[in-house]
Amino acid sequence: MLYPRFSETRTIIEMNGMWKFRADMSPSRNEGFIKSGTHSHCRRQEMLFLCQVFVPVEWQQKRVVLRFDSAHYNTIVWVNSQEVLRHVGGHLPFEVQLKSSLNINGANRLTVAVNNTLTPSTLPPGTIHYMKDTNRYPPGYFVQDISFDFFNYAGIHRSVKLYTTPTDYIDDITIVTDVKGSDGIVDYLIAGGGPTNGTTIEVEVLDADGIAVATGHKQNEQMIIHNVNLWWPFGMSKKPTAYMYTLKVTMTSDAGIDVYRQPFGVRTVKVTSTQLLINNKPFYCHGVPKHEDSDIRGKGLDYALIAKDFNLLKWLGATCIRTSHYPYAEEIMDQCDQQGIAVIVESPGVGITSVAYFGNASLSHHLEVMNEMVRRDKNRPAVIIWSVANEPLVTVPQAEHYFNSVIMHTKNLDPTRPVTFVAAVGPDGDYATKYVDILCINRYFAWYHDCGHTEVIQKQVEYDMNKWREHHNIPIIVTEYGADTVAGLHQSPSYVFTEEYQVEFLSEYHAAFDKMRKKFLVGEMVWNFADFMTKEDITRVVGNRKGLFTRQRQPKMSAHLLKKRYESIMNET
Ligand code: GCB
Repeated sequence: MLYPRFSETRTIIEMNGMWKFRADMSPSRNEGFIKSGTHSHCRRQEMLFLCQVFVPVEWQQKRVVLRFDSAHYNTIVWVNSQEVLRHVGGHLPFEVQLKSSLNINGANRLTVAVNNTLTPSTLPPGTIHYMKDTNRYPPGYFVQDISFDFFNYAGIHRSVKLYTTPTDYIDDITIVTDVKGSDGIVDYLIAGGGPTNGTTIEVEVLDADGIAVATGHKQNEQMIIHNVNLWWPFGMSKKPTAYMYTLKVTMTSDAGIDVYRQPFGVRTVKVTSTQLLINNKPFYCHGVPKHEDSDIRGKGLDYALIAKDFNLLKWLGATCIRTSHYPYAEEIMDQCDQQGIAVIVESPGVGITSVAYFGNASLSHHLEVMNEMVRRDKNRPAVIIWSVANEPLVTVPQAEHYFNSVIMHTKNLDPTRPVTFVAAVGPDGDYATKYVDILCINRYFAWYHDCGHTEVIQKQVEYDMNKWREHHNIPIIVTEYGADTVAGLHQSPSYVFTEEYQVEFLSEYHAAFDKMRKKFLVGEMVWNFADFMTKEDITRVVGNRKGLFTRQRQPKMSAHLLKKRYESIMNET
């Protein structure tokens, strides 16, 4: 599935705007509103979205596709009362070709039902517990158990598009790059769709000025770009970083011509026992995990927010992000490609913390989600690592088969990038970490353990990492460490939740990291870029406050500390 792009043969209608909206309140579905109505809507309640669209008469001759960039979580779509599509899972695109359901000569009514109920086989998983004691609970009261803290926003989170292609069309493009001396090696594979009678393919690699620098004529070929401009993460090269090429594909058949332009970059990623290499140079991944979250908009796509966040990432001197804990919007990924922000792309495999979530249905859904995720992001130079899960249960034997299967499946889909999951415990009694290519660990010394005692941090970080290294001879990235901090709260001597405590806490971690940076530590990512909304909990003060920035993107004292640190690390290279 290709991202919808305009070309001389393709058109797009973006159906963004104010849709009609209501919660389905039919009598058989009248449970589920907890707390403040639609705010916490879940369970057996469909959110219904409606809109009307007209398409040009010329579309009669075209293949017309309806695409959702994402909707959370279970989605059913009707066009003019005809069901055309069902999809399970948030965060990733899904689409359907519209045939008889589409009215070319008048209005089309699109109805979308979205339900965010999580079950043991969804990703993330969740379980519903009903409180049936009517002496103590109102009728229908239930609790949704989830093992992650970010808010489970329902709804259509990203754009909905109608787009056209010719009836014979370019269906998929896979690009794999390598570097030999000053040559860039580009292997491509093009899949066509439709009857494809008498198809010919022309391929051109265009440089950033639109000049053709290599050509191909087959569906599957290797091309060479002489004197290639490599894709480098921000700060790793004095030359322009993040150089992007375009693969222009023209497919001609009896039915006509289709043209698609796929952006890509030329770079390699490798892992040794102590290093993460990009273009054979050691890369130190200093950055932040994020969330798709902001005031008012919640999780919804917001271009102004994307621009603001990338300005702040550059201000910080961050070289990478992790898409904790689900794949982010394609528009965010585009900025990573274009601005040289390396990405650990994480699947929505967060909260797999019970053996009940290791069943066959869970595993097969997880494999399907990996298919969708790799298919979407495989051509992006910014993507350097796939993470299949965050902090899963790994100390039970069932974890071995489950994670071996998901990791091997992902490696088969993409043999060119390292695959991992993010570990919370271990390495003792751990059945799954032996399958990862690079170790990613989340650590909260002096927060969830020894709270307030920053003096334990250096000792515990060093002890922990050395122990990991005894078990696994692969490099380590600390993918989370952080302390909740209410902006504007100050105290001397420092106290948890104050800005002073966050700075003191992070500085102790940095002192420990500096001892291991030149050895086997290849990244540090402070949790989190910004404060974000969570489920309600006594450990959360209107959301998770471990951000360097507030939810409104204003810096805390810690943001200045990190800016200084990241800039000085960058100046070393
Ligand atoms: C973690 C989780 C992250 C939480 C964070 C916290 O380990 O990966 O999703 O938000 O801890 O602040 O508790």
